[in-house]
Amino acid sequence: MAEIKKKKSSYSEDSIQVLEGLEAVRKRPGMYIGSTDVRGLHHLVWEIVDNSIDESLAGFCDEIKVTIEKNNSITVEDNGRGVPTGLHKETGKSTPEVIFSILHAGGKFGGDGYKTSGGLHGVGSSVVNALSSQFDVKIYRDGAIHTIKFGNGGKLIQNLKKEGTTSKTGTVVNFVPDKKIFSDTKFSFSTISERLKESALLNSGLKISLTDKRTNKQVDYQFENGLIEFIKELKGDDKEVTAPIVIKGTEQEIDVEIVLAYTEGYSENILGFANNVKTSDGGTHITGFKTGLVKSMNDFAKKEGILKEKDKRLDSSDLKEGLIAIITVKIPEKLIQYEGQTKGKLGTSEARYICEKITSEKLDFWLQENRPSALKIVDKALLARRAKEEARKARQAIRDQKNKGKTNSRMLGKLTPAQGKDKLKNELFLVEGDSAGGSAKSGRDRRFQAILPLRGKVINAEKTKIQDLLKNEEINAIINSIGAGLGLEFELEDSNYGKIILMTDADTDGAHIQTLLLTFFYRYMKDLIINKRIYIALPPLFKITPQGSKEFFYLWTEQELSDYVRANPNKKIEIQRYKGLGEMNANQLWETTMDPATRKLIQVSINDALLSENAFRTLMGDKAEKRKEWIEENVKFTLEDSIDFVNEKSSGDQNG
Ligand code: 28F
Repeated sequence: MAEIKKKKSSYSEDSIQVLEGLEAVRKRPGMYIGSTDVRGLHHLVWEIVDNSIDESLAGFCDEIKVTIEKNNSITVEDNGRGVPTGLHKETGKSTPEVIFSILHAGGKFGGDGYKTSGGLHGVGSSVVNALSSQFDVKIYRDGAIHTIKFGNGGKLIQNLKKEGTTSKTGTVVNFVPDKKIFSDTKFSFSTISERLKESALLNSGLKISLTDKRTNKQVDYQFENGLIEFIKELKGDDKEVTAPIVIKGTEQEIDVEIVLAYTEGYSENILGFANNVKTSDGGTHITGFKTGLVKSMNDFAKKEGILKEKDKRLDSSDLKEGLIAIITVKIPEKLIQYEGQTKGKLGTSEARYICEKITSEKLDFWLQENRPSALKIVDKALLARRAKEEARKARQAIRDQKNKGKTNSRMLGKLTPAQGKDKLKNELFLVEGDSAGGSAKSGRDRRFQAILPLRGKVINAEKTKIQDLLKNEEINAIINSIGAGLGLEFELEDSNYGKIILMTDADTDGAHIQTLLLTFFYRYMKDLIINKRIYIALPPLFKITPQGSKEFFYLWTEQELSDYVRANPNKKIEIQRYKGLGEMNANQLWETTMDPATRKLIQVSINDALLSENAFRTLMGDKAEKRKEWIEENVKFTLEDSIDFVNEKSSGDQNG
């Protein structure tokens, strides 16, 4: 009795373990595949494919076929050795039954092979079986075709049996995801295709195909130099600074393969993999690589005399601009460590100094052999460092500027402020020259009009660094009068004025000052332009006095003058052409150019073209001719009738 009893308990004990194991997976699938949404659904595919990849890593498989079946099940087939079909000693079950239906069935190749830990815990395909309503395996091995079938969450439906003969070897798995677990069981061709492409890129020579029986779409991946192809994909159409640099080595059974390149681009793109699984949160292999890179580049720069002893060393942030790299390591089962819950970050400490050592040794050699490219990398790093420094100073300068403006009025220069506090109603006149400034001050309506006279030429913001720009007194006064900051820190609602009106002489100097001011506003207060807050005052060109009369009137354009003369052929008139604002007294300036009731303002609505950077560079570049025709073509001045306010100006204010 005891004997039978003993036998029974060991069998049931064992089967309890099996049932309990798979039951645990069905109870908390998220523990094993992360989630049961579409991401978790596709994890099922990666688990099975990774088993075939392992067979390829072991060197016995060079082709994997994946099929999305019409019934939305997945078939994966490899031409590896085929799962062993003998009895599994400890359990007395067939090896396939153990492999596919017992959790944590140990490393597939014991402890010493390379195993992708595709899933979150590398529990392999038994998890997929547990989460499938159907799970069928076909094994080609030892000249025979063997099959074993599971169903309804991993229950054995048909034990391993021989079904025929074959000359090939390999393993085929077909599984139907369990609708009781996955709400959405629709597989995505592109998701699977991208991942298979990545696997093919990481395993040079391995051919991987994907067929979608629902749409008959088909794709094949096979790359002779997978990592170099991978780098080309990452490079996109960025121009290359160096050709791909290949670094390979093995130490303590850890295989390291790195390909890196520099492009003209500014971003960094480093991808890490451990046993073919992407380590999206980095880890010791990436750290080691970066340390090795920095060491080699500094040694080279010093040897070349580019970096003197006193110079600051290049650091990894100087060397990241334009860097693309793929670091893939193959680590034996017994050494693989991850940080945190997911497999996103490699923790194996040996990988850090092994990657550092292999990177710096191989890179030292490459730099010697490719001196011209090596010098380009160092130059790029030094440039990156200077640019970062400049940007930091510029941001700091802008912050200081904004705070300074808020504190002392000295920075306001020669501003004569408006009395009213209605920011949207208030107007700021930027007036060319002190004399016109004087007339504008006494002619204005002080309730809502502020005057800032600009002495000489405004500095060209297109060609001046922000630090120098801020040294310019005029620019300073403009910034602090508007009081809304600068550049990225500019806040439109902080502006002290609803209108900024440029009032210059109607000659080329005046036009040039206008474009320089426009440049400045476009570069550093673009929102003013976009929100159409910038205007150009239109002083009259002519003062007409009919002979013998005290009366006179103004005309604004040549066209108006010729129209008038044609309309009054016999009238004798005296024509005075205004050369500058200074020729008008305060009252005339008010009446003709500042009084909202009678003035003509041009609202600068620069069309979109100007808002594009390079077009603006044309406008502000050195080629005057190009600039002139560009202004004619692109800067549309729309004449705005003076519709804003009816202004019942009281005479007192006028001559204030
Ligand atoms: C479509 C999914 O699962 N392929 C696999 C093999 C090959 C061997 C193996 C698998 C358990 C502990 C060994 C064959 N011959 N594709 C797959 N191909 N598992 S899974 O062994 C598992 C055993 O050690 C295999 C010699 N050694 C290993």
